[in-house]
Amino acid sequence: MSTEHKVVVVVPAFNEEKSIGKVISAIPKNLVSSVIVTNNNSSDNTANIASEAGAIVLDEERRGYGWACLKGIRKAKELGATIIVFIDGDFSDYPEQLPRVLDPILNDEADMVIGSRTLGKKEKGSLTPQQLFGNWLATRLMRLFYGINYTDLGPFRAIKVEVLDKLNMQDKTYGWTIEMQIKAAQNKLRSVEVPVDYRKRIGVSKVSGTIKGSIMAGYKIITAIFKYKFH
Ligand SMILES: Nc1nc2c(ncn2[C@@H]2O[C@H](COP(=O)(O)OP(=O)(O)OP(=O)(O)O)[C@@H](O)[C@H]2O)c(=O)[nH]1
Ligand SMILES: [Mg+2]
Repeated sequence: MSTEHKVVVVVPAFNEEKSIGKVISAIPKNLVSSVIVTNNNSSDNTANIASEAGAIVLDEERRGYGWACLKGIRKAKELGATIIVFIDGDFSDYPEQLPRVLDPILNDEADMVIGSRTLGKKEKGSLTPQQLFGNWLATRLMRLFYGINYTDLGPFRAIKVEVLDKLNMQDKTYGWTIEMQIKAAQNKLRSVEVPVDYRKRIGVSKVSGTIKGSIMAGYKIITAIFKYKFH
């Protein structure tokens, strides 16, 4: 790890007792100084398993991906993080691919790195048709409205803390990932995409496998496109 950087991983987790331990153990520990799990009102054993696996566990009672990330960011900053990596708690991402999202920042080639599942290998069925369509539409609209070329809104990503502060992240739920990408472009951050692989989640689907989740996520993502344009 580059000596001048302190890397903290933030994992939002809602009822991920089957996968959270695997995620934490697969994170290359030599590259990170702490792993924070934001336990988002889980009714299962997520919090205990995460702390046994060595993570710092925070509780966020307000349900929502963005709430969980915001809480994790606050703690990461208290710990002196200079880079924050976000990864999901369902073991869909490959934590061992962390160097892919980290290296462009460590090499000072980027301020933000998005792990793109479109560019990586996707296990069949790991992204539902509505997720694939949603990503396609969102990336198209981002190109149309902002002239920016992303291929995914993937959760596995890294960003420098000093630039994250400038983005003033607001979204508390599913619009979180797209907000970061749009604001990164508006703030002229150096951003790159790297291929990351993706597999079927462990445990029960919360968003993409449910009709309500898919509609909510799609709605948030599409409205985000317009919201930040005319802000
Ligand atoms: N749905 C949901 N997920 C949350 C929340 N807070 C944290 N998470 C976590 O955010 C990550 C992404 O949620 P997922 O349920 O994997 O969403 P997804 O990948 O779009 O869809 P599925 O994997 O099919 O459920 C997981 O690690 C969740 O545990 C929340 O309030 N709601
Ligand atoms: Mg998932």
